[in-house]
Amino acid sequence: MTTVTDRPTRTRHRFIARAVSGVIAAASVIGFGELIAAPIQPNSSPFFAVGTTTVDRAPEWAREFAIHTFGTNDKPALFIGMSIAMVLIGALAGLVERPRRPIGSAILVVLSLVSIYAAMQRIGADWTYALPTVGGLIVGVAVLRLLNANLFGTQAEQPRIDNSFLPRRKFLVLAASAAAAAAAAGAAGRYIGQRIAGIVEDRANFRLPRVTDRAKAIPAGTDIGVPGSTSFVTPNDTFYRIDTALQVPQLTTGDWQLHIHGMVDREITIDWNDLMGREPIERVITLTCVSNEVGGPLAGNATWIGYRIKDLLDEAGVHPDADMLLSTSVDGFTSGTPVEVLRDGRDAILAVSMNAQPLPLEHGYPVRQVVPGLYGFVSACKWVVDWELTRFDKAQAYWTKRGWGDKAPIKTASRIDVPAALAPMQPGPIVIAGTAWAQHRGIEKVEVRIGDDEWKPATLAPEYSIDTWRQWTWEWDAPTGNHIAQVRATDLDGNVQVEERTPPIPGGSTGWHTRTFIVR
Ligand SMILES: Nc1nc2c(c(=O)[nH]1)N[C@H]1C(S)=C(S)[C@@H](COP(=O)(O)O)O[C@H]1N2
Ligand SMILES: [Mo]
Repeated sequence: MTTVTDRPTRTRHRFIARAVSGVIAAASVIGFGELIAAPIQPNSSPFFAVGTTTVDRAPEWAREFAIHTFGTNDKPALFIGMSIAMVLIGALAGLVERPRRPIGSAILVVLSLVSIYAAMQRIGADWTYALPTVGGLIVGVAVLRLLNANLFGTQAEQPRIDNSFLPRRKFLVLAASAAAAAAAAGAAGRYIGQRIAGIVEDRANFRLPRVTDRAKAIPAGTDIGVPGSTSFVTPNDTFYRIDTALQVPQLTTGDWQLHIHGMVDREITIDWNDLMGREPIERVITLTCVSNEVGGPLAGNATWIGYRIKDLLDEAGVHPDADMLLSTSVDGFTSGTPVEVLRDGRDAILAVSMNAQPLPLEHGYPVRQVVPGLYGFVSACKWVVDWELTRFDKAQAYWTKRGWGDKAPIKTASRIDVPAALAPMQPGPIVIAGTAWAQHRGIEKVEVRIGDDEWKPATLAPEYSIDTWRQWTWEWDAPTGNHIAQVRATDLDGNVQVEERTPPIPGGSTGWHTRTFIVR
């Protein structure tokens, strides 16, 4: 049966078909780029190269905005944003492409130049990093040209009885095949990339080192056991994750090396076997992110196994005027840690295990730093491969270049975990509970107050160590009404948690955590 399709409808269909062919062409560049990147270097992937460079070049206000708006979902938000941009640019390319005027193809070329530039900015980039984009571009342009040539109804622009069923079907088949090929290439690229890196297997074969210097046992009561409150040890899969890596770096133990150089008497390079030949220690240490807002979730506590950073520094022989350890991760992130802190006897370690597991890939496999008392951005370098001994007046680490502080001890903090905000409650006795931290100083007391009442001391769980957080509870005979509860901690140096509200940048947020309770 033939139908008569009116001209506006046909024009509209053609418009959509053009836009869709452009989107499929752009997806082909990315999908095939991912596939070609697999055997070269996962880091050369066009999509992730553009994402990483965007993040690295983003002005501080944009970063702040992203963290405020999306929190720890900032990576998915970035990927969604990039995908939307790709759809829009692809659609534009498809709309302007004509068989004789390949303007859409030219747009793909320009986009690819941006991607090649981004790939060249990556650590260890050489000319081969351009190949995934070039290969993807060739496929993308071919797809765009092919689909464009097969757009239904292009042969005759004048109104006619629509007998274009066959060309239309041909277009749909071609478009669907190209889209499926782009998706398959992208998925295959990701999968092959991981297999080639061998990272999953490497981690599965990892044997935990035998430790004689064990962490002391966690006494009963360290966990207050109030439902909904922070557990003393944070399981790996719920431990907060913060880093600039859009793709988790894939570094095997076989490829791992740490090069120690700069202001030292002897340059040293140690590999995995050297490291494993040393004497490990096991410690429980609480990590905190400087970006944590008052009351926020960016803190976690784990049992780590690792090797004393001080011993390695002593082996290299640090010059007396070197005051910074500039650590570089395999993906280019840097942290700058005061040498003094690393040598003052605290348990600063190169960790290889987290809660009796090899480090999870996201938490720095195979080797990361853990330094009690300092925020992560100046100390906790994950996937660490390079140590340069230098000076704070000579070098700046990743976040310090972007306006954050250079030496950042963790601020004394406390937070209310339960009851949940605005949870309906009945008058009578209730338990308010939470956690408090002041790593490497230790928590002396936690106080709670309701409204403008006096501060009342909370009951503290036993102190495990000054390097870990300390849970607290406070029993309250709640009267009917709306109440604002506030908490503040005092550390063992006598510092009371700062009342004034300040944002995380540059050295960590301050302020007392409050929570509103409705009792009726
Ligand atoms: N390579 C690398 N290491 C890094 C970071 C990073 O972006 N890249 N972020 C640091 C920051 S800001 C923090 S708070 C901690 C977080 O460690 P986690 O993700 O294991 O909790 O890692 C630190 N180490
Ligand atoms: Mo952080």
